[in-house]
Amino acid sequence: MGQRGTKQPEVRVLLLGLDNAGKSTLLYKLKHGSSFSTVPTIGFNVEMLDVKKRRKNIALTVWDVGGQAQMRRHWRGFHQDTAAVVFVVDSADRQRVEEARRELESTLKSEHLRGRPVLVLANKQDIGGAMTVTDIKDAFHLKKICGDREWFVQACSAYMGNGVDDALRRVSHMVKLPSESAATVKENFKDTVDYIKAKSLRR
Ligand code: G3D
Repeated sequence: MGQRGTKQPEVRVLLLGLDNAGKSTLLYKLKHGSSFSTVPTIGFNVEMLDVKKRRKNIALTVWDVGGQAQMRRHWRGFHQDTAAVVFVVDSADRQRVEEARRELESTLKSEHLRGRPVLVLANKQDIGGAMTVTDIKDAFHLKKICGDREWFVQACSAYMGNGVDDALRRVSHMVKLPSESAATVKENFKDTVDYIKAKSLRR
């Protein structure tokens, strides 16, 4: 049974990217269909989204754990039981593309994320001169760093909403449903919340 008392399976999606990439904006847009003024994510945001996969209802729990340098070292704690990684890139920020590439590369080295699909979102396409999907594929050496796992680059503007539904559809398509029991999912969810609370208190 899912966390909300439903029978639909739940899968965890990790929303990553540097600070200012647009993760909170995207999450809000996905959930509420509108943009809003964001404040930098200090702790974490989590949203549950109902989606369809092969005509089945599933719940995606999308975790935005913050892209600021002090939070990035905690990303490892979220890797377990992650079904897919969504990595948001500020396509208009060419100066930080190498930093973003390094973060993605080191994230994908995690043992717990082995074989997990990756959706790279080439965000902020509404800004003139933004890097294209091809630019991002090349700059991130995605073929190389993603190896055998499934990966895709989706152009979007979290702010305007373009490409956001496509991104959700794509990630629903990419995730594998968990084989573990619902009870375990529930425990993992609780463990993760406890973990974040403990880390936040220590900072
Ligand atoms: P983060 O959660 O990854 O740190 P935010 O990023 O969602 O907080 O977004 C950082 C800034 O980028 C915000 O601007 C937000 O409005 C803007 N932004 C997010 N997505 C887009 C987009 O697709 N296009 C444009 N033009 N801007 C976007 P502020 O000014 O509030 O800091």
